[in-house]
Amino acid sequence: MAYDTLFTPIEMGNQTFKNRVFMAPLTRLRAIEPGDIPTILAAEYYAQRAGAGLIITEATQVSLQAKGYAGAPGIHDEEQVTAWKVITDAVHAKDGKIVVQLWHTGLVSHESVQPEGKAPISASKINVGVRTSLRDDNGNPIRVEGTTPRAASLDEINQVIADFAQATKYAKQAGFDGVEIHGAHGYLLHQFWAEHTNKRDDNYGGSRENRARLMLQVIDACVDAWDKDHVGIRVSPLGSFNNVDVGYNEEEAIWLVEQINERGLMYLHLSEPDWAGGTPYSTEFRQKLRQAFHNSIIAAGGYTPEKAQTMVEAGYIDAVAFGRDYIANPDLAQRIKKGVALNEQHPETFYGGGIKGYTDYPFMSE
Ligand code: STR
Repeated sequence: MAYDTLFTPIEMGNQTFKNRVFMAPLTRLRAIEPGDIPTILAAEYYAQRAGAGLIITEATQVSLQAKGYAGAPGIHDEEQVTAWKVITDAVHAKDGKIVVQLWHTGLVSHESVQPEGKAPISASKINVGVRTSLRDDNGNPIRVEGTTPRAASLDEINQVIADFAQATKYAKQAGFDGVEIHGAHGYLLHQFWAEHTNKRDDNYGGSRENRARLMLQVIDACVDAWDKDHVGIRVSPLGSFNNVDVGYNEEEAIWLVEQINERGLMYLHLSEPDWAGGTPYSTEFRQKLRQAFHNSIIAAGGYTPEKAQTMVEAGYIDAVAFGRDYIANPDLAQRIKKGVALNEQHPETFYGGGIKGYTDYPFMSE
């Protein structure tokens, strides 16, 4: 059988996952507005993909203010929790596991999706030139430039921390197997970490300790709200997504991973720069990451099954997450195991829309 290593079970936190082929978090922008409620179709979509060792959901807002894209779901009220419960039940009925990715988009937002039409918050008032996605009058996705953000007040920072904690409680209530904090790709937590977007002169800006403070406080709050065995985090060291982290440095990236390691989380999820055209990690950097983080490492970003197997066997990572391949192949893990060819991807249906390109990709013929 092909790729045996990827099909050995893995322990993370206090749970066992049936294989190491995971589904990466994938924004699909199909939630119901108003309300940012995931649909019944999402239950079918995720249940179709329950063959993954772990499903990480699309990024999900922890508050109204956390919203940056029209059509991304939330997990900050009871109605959303009820809708998510249908989804987790559908995945569990197919023997799958699912965690919800929690995000605050910070400056990657637009005033039209913000409470009271205000400017979005970030570490500082800096416009780095990002694009987001709204809906036109027919509900179709349209790309627009983000609104220039404003610097978050200390009260607002405390509210962000409280919102992540509350969303974690809602995730537990909704039947998820854990939460993943989105600390990557230039969204709010990354905006505080990156010097390019953080010019604050209070306890949240300046030194690396200060710039890491919000991310680490969010981790601690989520752990308090559930426990360390059910909290993971995604980071994207050495990647400059959304024009945020332009002056990154390897030594600081490893330092941050060491701080995360001290929290004893369920896993560290690395979004490697390759998928967005960045420079691939060196072997030295992989070795340092492995030394800095002692629990499971999940990696994503332009992986093939071959590369995943090699990296797991070399001991640099413990599991792989596939994104676009999981959009197009509901039974991706089983196809990899049997060496069956993959379906063609249709990028025009990645964001927004309905069934087409969502729940209608064919399974392999038995
Ligand atoms: C970047 C990585 C991430 O964590 C989340 C998303 C989801 C929305 C995507 C975004 C991505 C990349 C840029 C996109 C955006 C929707 C609209 C935007 C594709 C993958 C643009 O078209 C510029």
